[in-house]
Amino acid sequence: MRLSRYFLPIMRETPKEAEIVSHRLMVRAGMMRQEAAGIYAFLPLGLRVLRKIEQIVREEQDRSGAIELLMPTIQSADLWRESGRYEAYGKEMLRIEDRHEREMLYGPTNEEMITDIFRAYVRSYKDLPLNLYHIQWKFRDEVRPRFGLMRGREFLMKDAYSFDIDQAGAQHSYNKMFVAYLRTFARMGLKSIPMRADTGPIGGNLSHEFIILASTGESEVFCHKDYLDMAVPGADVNFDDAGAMQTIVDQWTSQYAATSDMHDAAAYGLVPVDKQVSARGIEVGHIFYFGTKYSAPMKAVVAGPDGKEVAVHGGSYGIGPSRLVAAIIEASHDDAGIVWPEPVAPFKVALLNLKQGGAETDAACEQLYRDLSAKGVDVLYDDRDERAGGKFATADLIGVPWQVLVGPKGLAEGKVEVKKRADGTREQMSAAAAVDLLTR
Ligand code: 5CA
Repeated sequence: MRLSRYFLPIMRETPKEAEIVSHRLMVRAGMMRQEAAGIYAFLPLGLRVLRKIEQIVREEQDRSGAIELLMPTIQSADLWRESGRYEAYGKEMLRIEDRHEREMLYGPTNEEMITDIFRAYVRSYKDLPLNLYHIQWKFRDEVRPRFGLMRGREFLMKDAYSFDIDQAGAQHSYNKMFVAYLRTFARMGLKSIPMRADTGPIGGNLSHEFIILASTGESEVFCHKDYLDMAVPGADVNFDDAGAMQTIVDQWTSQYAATSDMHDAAAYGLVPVDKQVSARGIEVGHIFYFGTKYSAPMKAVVAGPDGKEVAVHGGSYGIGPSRLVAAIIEASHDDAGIVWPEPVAPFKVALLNLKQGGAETDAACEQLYRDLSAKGVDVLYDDRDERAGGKFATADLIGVPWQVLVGPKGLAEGKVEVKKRADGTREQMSAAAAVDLLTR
């Protein structure tokens, strides 16, 4: 992408309404724009990051055996009356009436709809287990939308829904999601800690929030320090092995970890003082097991092995990809701007022409741009007619992991400079060596 032809509305001033660093940096870096309270447009740079995050979420859901579909954002009120949640959900639900005066709503979550889909098609225990997910926009009329994408009213969610014949099966499904979440967040460069959590309006009695530690987090959390160094399961982990899944979950729940809602000061007091972590955290994922809470009233039943009908056991599993864009920035930035972990970066390389219009620098940049692009590297080529200082500042602000600086002095010696955004280290090398390094 040539920056001169891109749409990257960088802002010099810090927006007044932005209280936390991720919100400030996202607005300054031209990633998103507020359209109404808690409702944002994703601008091209922000959308690239959101898509990267979504793709990691999708790959790990697929790896665990979950199957993607796509449900609509608008739902019928009648479906929610069946579960009893239409009234119970209260003012957080955005209620809409269509031209025929039918009551509709903008979905805050999809337990009812997926249960409706399930009961329309699935008849036998032989079709279980089943886990269906989608990545779709949600609307919750939050009392206090704030912190930008962190607590929006409209936000993107990956929500998965599992169906099993009994509680043992449902536990395995829960464990699979638990492990998939550990892998998902680790791939984004985050350390997530599963914590016992309250179930709120989703219901049920088994639930974990996946929390990343950040001083600006909305939740107060308490945990054992060992979680920060626990090894995350590899890509070859066998999701079908119920025993292996349980072992991983047991290990990741063996130490104290709770949000303030579930905090038990006495149990926390037993953690050695030098291992106690009392901090703030951001909830990036939340998983629930709720048994037959939806299947019983909505009659989602299947024939069991003995031919008798049983209500299926369910769980639901959420991740907030739009919240994650902000959460990753909270976890990874410095005074100059965002520092994207490579797997979620909007571009891999920023190519900076330090003398735009110079015959040598232009030629060298064009060649590098072509070579890297041809090899599938996402390059943002800063070909604007601007001074070097401005280009450095923009590249640092938008946080692309690698910068290639091309100036007349270096070129005279046949060199370009490659800078790593994360630690600021720089190295001089030939253009060919740079291409080699960046395509490795
Ligand atoms: N149905 C269940 C699981 S699919 C559910 O709705 N769970 S939730 O309420 O915990 O939301 C799931 C995830 O969505 C959260 O962990 C969080 O990452 C994200 N999320 C929730 N509310 C917001 C919000 N207002 N803004 C941004 N992300 C949100």
